[in-house]
Amino acid sequence: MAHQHTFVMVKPDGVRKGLIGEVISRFEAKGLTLEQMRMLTIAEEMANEHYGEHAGRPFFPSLVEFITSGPVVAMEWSGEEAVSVCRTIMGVTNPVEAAPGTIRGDYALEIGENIVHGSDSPESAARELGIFFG
Ligand code: DAT
Ligand code: MG
Repeated sequence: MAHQHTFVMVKPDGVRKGLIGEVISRFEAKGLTLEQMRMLTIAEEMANEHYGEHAGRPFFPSLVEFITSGPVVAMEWSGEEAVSVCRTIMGVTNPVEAAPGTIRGDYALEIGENIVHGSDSPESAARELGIFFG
């Protein structure tokens, strides 16, 4: 067990659906600590860097188009095992499979528009926090 920091983002669909407060409430209720937060519209260059691991995948162009399509809310959260705890609260990538009670399970139906992003490892968290808050 380790105290960790992780990067979480309300994606443009989450902002459009009015879910910023709902997303924040779930992480706060769990006992995680909000360390930093900023609202911004991601430029294409930043999107390419953030999602660099997916470059070349068939869905990459639509992923970049989507994540740059409107404002997002970028956040740093901390707490015990924060990386995996945040991923559990979010639910699995495909909302069709995400369990009820998770953010993606409760508020999304399409894999391309799944409300939130969360870092998948402490290394990804450090990289992504550097992109958005460095
Ligand atoms: P996660 O966001 O759960 O970490 P990921 O890193 O594998 O998932 O993918 C990043 C985002 O890309 C994901 O939130 C939604 C989109 N995506 C992933 N796989 C996809 C697919 N097969 N078709 C369309 N979009 C996809
Ligand atoms: Mg990912």
